[in-house]
This record gives sequence, structure tokens and C-alpha cells, in this order.
Amino acid sequence: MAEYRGNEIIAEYLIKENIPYIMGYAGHGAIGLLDGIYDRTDKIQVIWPRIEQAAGFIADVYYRLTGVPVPVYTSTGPGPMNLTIAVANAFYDSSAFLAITGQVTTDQFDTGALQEEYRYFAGDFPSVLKPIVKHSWQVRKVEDLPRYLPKAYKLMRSGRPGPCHLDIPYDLYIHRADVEIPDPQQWSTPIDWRTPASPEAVDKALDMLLKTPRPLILAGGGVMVSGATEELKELASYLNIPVYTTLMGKGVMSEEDALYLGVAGCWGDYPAAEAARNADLILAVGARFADLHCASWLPGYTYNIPPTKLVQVDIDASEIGRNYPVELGIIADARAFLAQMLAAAKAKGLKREGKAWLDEVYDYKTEWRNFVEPYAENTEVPIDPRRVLLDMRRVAPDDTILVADVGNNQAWVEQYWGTPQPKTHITPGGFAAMGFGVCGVLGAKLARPESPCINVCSDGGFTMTPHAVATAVEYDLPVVWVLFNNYSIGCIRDLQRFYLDGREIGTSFRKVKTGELWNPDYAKMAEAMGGHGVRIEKPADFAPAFEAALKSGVPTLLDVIINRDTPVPLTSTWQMPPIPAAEPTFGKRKVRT
Ligand SMILES: Cc1ncc(C[n+]2csc(CCOP(=O)(O)OP(=O)(O)O)c2C)c(N)n1
Ligand SMILES: [Mg+2]
Repeated sequence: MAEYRGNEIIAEYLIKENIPYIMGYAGHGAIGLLDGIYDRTDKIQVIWPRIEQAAGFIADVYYRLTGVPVPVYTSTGPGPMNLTIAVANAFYDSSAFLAITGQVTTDQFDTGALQEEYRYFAGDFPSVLKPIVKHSWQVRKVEDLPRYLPKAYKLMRSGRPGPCHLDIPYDLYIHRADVEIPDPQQWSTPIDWRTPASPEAVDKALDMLLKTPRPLILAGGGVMVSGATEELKELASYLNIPVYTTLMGKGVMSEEDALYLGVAGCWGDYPAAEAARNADLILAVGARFADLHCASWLPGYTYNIPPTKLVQVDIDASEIGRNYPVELGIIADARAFLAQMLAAAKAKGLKREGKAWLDEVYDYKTEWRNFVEPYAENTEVPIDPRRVLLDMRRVAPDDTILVADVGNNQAWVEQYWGTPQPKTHITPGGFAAMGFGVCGVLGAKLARPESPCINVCSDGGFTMTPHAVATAVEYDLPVVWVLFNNYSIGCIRDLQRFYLDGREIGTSFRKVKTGELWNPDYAKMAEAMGGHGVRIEKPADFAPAFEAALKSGVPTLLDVIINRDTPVPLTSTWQMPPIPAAEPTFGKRKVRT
């Protein structure tokens, strides 16, 4: 035991956990914390973008690529409130970081001191985070810190990951206590949380897969989180079963793999939706059957469950049978389960032939390829977003990490960005917070300094968090933003066009007096923040500019003026009840009973 200040306990514990960064934004409620880092910057670097939510988005992406949850600090009151959007985004995508928020001092509770949430309950910020963290602790004395820190680290990384929270009265950063700084090896890291399935459940699932003529494997975000990409590939190829994914699962398997069918969803890939409609059994791993994936659960667009039988595997029992009945539900970690399935199949020498089904799904793939490929040569002005993404794929190295933002830009990426290597596509699928990708791409670069890191966004998302360029310049993070400029919050405008009889209001960026479409000059904005910026209006100019941006070593924004009226093809649908769902524009609804 020894005397430590609260801030020293935090710094020492983080260093023992090998945490390389602390990210956030200071205020009077955070400088005590930062003072504990002051002498330890050789081990832990402070990164502070221009708003708390940006720090959360950066930490979120960093976790997705490294599995390391970094702390994100804020001051009191508005600082923590600014962070909430990023906490929620991480929570609903099963990503993690440790939110450390400042609180009024221990002797100021219920005084209404500056920035205290006191009018319902004293120092009540934890209530704000209630629906969006795995656990929240409010620290009451310095001695709590060595108890709570390992608990938070244990919980964030194990099972289904998620953010955790420490609310810390800022006097506790300075007060001292006689404590021992815990060793993560004893309290947090040696936990084996990879729950396998029972051998009986594995045998039953295998038996069902082998007996059925039209099986599919659905890989959700849980497969990505669990790090099960190898196991998935091996099982699929050993059993000869086609694989498709949710949007969160995009990139769990190389898109060049013959068995890979793409993403099923409103704006997914046709082969995936067509196969899902026609399958008789789906083995779903780490997928929660959300509305955009399932055509708002209307039969025949993505699914016919039942009659299609569902075997659903998830580490979180609450997701099993949430929206569809299951033939068999299995609570297990994705990686442990897929490895068990492969071992059991090999031990019994079980194989599938299933040529007729494979021939059928390969035909779907050919149909889709014939539709997609010509867009690579599209010379239309304003530029077709498909042309941009197909050009990007041609130019970018295979290990390029693409972090998507939210909106049509995200859906274009979903359909036209190939992921030749697993785990190179990151998207905010669950909570879909705009600005996630614009800032999060910096977390990708911190995690993968050797790989090109790009963000595809649009004018809405970029203008919410444009200061990401300044942060990239400050920290020398040469990322590339490809901004699909459509002078609108495009996907919402599309809902008005297609679901509300074209009654557009509040969705295009215009000068009110003249009605002229207007946006800031994004290239100049990037230049003003110390980066490079290029405005691109002709399709042939994009690829050379993109190639130059990747090579430049300077944070670069490409402002690409796209055709704002081109809708993203619907391969399934999404409903805004009570308005009837739109019909797919590629492929057809097929209800099977
Ligand atoms: C912070 C936040 N506010 C609002 C929304 C609702 N929303 C979802 S997509 C979208 C439009 C995004 O516009 P833009 O970034 O320009 O993308 P585009 O659809 O034009 O590609 C909006 C407003 C959201 N997801 N996040
Ligand atoms: Mg837009």
C-alpha cells in the first residue's frame, strides 16, 4: 500500500492495462484527471479533438480495430452531455470505451454548484446514461477508484462488449488515499468469457444444416466483434454453405470468396436478399434481426421466417428470438461456436454437396454483377456515387480501412464498396450517429497507421463535425474524407420523395432568399484547417485525385459533387409505418408460406 492521489491511481491503472491513449475534452472538472497524466505522457498520450463526441467516435473505432477500450474524459455538465451520442453509438454497435465524466466535488452534492445535474437528484449524470452503458459507477471516495477501474475494464471487453462509465467528483482526482493499485492480471484480464455451446446443440445445428437442401449462414456484427472471421470462412468452405451478412457484418468474409453473397438489407446486395428469401434454413450468428436488415419484418422481402427455419446463435440471450421465432436458439460466443461446429463436422467426416443450391445462388451473383459493373464506366455529370466507389475500390490497396458515416453515403458503401480483406469496413449500424465516420476515421488511423484509412460521408454528416480535419492535422493523421456532396440530407429527402409524395421540406441546403442550392466550400474549409481539399465535378477527375490523396501523407478532403437525384437501389425494403413499404427496385418480393 502507498499514498496516491486519485489521478495517479487512474493513470497507473491505465498504464498497467497498456492503454496507449486517453481522449476527451477538458473543463474545470477534468484538469485534475489530466494532471495525473502530466508526468506519464511517455506511456499514455492525450488526444483531444474539438468536441467530446468526436473523442467518443475516435475511441469507438479504435476499439473495433484493436479490442482496446480507451478512456474518454470530459468535464462536468455539458461536456458529459456532448459525449452521450458517442456512448449510445458504441453501445448499440457492441463497441466499447470507458467514459470518465467529471462531477461536482463530494462536498458540493445538491448545492447546485456549476454544472451539477441536481434538480431531480444530486449529481445525477449516471441517470442520463442509464439506457446506453453496460454499467455506471459514481465514485464517492478515492478508495473506490482501485475497486471500480478493473470492474469496468473486465465488463467492457467480455461477453457482448459495451461502454462503461465512471462519474468522478473532481476533488477526488486530487485527494489522496492509502491504496494498492490493482493488477489487471488478477482482476480483469484472465477471464475466459468465450462461452461455447453444448455438444448436443452443436450436433443438432449440424444435423439440420446437413439435411436441408437450401441452407445459409448469416454472419452479423457479433462475428466481427468476436474475431471469428477465420472460423467462419473455414466452416463455410468445409460445409459448402453460402454466407451473407448484416450491414454490421459486412466485411467479415472477403467479398472475393465464391461463397460470399453480400449484405441483406434494404440497400443490401441482391444475391443475399434473394438467397435469404428462398432459403429453408438460416444459421444466424451474432445478428439481431433489426428492421433495416429484415424489411421491417414484412414477409417475402428479406425473409420468410417461418417457413424458413432459424437457428440463432448469440452471446446475448436477450437477442435470441427478439423478432423471429427460432427452431433452435444457442447462447454462445460466435468464435467458440463456429470452431466447435467445424471440429464436430470434421470429426464425423460430415460434408455437404448441395450443388443445385450453389448453382442457384451463383446465378444470383452473376445477375447482380451484370447490374453493378457497368457503373464503373459511367460518365454522367453530376457524378454517379457508384462510379466513385468502384473507382475507389480499384485504386485503394486491399488493406484500406473504410469507415462509413450515416445516410445514403453509408448505403452506397454498403452496395458498391468491396472488402477484399476481412475487418476493413466499419459502419455505425445500430444507433447511426451522423459524424461517426467523419471523426471515427481518425481512430482507424491510430489503430492502423500502416493502412490507408478513408471515410465516406456526405454534406450533412461532415458539416456536423468538420473539425475532424483540424484534429487530423494536429496529430498528423493523414486520412482521406470522400464527401458525397448532394446539397441535402439525402436519405431523408428520399423518404419525402418516395413516401410523402415528393413534399420536400427541410432537407435540402439552400439560400432561403433565392432558393439556390448552397453549401460551404468544403475544399477551402479543409485547406483553412491545414489539410488539402479538392472539389471534383467530373467523374474522370476522381480516381487521380483519390490516388494522389492516398499518397500525399496529408489529411485530404475530396468534395465530390454527386447526382443528388439518383436513389440507392432497393434490394429489399424498409417501412415507415403506417405508410406502405416501397417495392424493391432490383429483385422482387416473394412470399413463401
Ligand atoms: C446526429 C444525427 N441526427 C440526425 C440523424 C437522422 N438522419 C439519418 S441519415 C440523415 C441524413 C444524412 O445526411 P448526409 O450526411 O448529407 O448523408 P446523405 O444521406 O446525403 O448521403 C439524418 C438527418 C442521425 N442519424 N444522426
Ligand atoms: Mg448529403
